[in-house]
Amino acid sequence: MLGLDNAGKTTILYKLKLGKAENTVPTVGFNVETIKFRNITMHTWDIGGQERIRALWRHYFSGTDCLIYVVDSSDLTRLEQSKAEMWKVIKDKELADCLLVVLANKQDVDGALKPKAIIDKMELEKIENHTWCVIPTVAINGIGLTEALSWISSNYKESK
Ligand SMILES: Nc1nc2c(ncn2[C@@H]2O[C@H](COP(=O)(O)OP(=O)(O)OP(=O)(O)O)[C@@H](O)[C@H]2O)c(=O)[nH]1
Ligand SMILES: [Mg+2]
Repeated sequence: MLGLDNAGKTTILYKLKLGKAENTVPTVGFNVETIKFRNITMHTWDIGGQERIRALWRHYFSGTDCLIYVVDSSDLTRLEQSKAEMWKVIKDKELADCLLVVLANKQDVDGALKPKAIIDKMELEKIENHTWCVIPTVAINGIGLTEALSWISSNYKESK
């Protein structure tokens, strides 16, 4: 699970794991939890998104089946930056065949971009090598998170 700092990754991880929104602090390093859903067990790595930590993201790519990329849909000023970081990541060879779930998080905030606008602004239609989807979420109350897990469990194919 990647995305800029403050996107909501850690909130999502603990909402999925514990069923409630914990107070979070910016992640320096990573959190890892095992989440079971239907037929699959997901070892979920939530990696800090602050600029100085982003250089470390690539060290976690190996063996990834699914990238969950979290976007703060209400942070219009950094959407371009979020887009650039996502494109850098999905072009990496080690993530060549992984699934991609873009979570358009913070839908509860006034003025948050809807999934269609995220698709357009991040140019997701140009993605060629990944099966992808965008799901609107509100991490603090869990809206959309089950849908995300459901999409992953339906689209995951055991391989490699
Ligand atoms: N309104 C609203 N706030 C949210 C939502 N999701 C997360 N937040 C808040 O956004 C802030 C940052 O959330 P984190 O989960 O710590 O963000 P992060 O992506 O883990 O950030 P880094 O660890 O720095 O990479 C917290 O204050 C959360 O409560 C949401 O869907 N809606
Ligand atoms: Mg975090």
